[in-house]
Amino acid sequence: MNQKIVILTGAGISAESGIPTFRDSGGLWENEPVNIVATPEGFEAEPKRVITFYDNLRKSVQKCEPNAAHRAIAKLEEKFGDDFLLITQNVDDLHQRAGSKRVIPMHGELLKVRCFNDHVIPCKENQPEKCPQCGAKMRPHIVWFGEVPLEMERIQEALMQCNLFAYIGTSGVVYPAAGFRQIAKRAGARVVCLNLERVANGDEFIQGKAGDIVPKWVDSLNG
Ligand code: BV8
Repeated sequence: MNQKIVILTGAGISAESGIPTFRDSGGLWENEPVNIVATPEGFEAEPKRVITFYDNLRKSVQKCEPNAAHRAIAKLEEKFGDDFLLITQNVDDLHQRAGSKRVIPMHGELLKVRCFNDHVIPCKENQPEKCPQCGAKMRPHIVWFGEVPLEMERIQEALMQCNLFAYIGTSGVVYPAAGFRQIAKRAGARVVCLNLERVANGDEFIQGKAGDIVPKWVDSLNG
């Protein structure tokens, strides 16, 4: 039976590119409370503070480059094509800049903004005041806590059909992403964790920095 591979990534895969993770010390949310910058209620209460947080993050990630782990995952997609799917919790565009095409940014994208009529537009600098298409109010194109992640049906289908599921650089704290390993396991897939620290029991575990362990792991699959 041919390999059908699904990979889930989190902030740990972008750490070596210079993008701070969320929950490690010095993480993104150390100075900005999650309940303000990652919830719709926070945006409602302090829109300017939230917009400034994402405007600054948007500009800083463009100074970062994809690392060997991002590039290795793009290489895996080249080999497996339609039998490969990357799901990322990250909102940076490093996977896309490394060449990944079959990627679902389930928590949104920093380099896009969205109006309240759901027009999604590319954005590299500060978020515009009004939607250029309809004049409506704008917000970051980010999935906050309490909001529904993107493309969940396509994700669910891929998890049910895969025979190899790997989760890379994620603390496994945020749902529904944290539950994907169980869905894949119940569907009979082999489940592998590649991370700096073990985050769940019962799965194969490859420990180390993503930039070191992911290229080696991909080579072992390509071998
Ligand atoms: C939803 C956007 C309904 C902003 C983010 C009580 C119990 C269980 C669940 C809940 C609950 N109460 C509420 C919930 C649901 C809630 C949730 O899970 N809360 C948790 C915190 C308890 N989830 C939601 O609200 C989600 N929506 O549930 O809707 C629904 C569900 C299904 C279907 C229909 C409807 C929405 C969640 C999205 C929230 N938005 N971000 C932004 O990104 O700026 S979440 C945020 O956390 C990021 O997206 C991030 O990707 C995500 C997960 O964090 P990680 O990526 O894992 O990063 P972290 O820092 O935690 O870990 C990094 C890891 O890397 C560490 O393990 C570290 O050791 C490792 N590492 C570090 N360096 C390296 C490394 N590994 C390798 N190499 C290195 N160099």
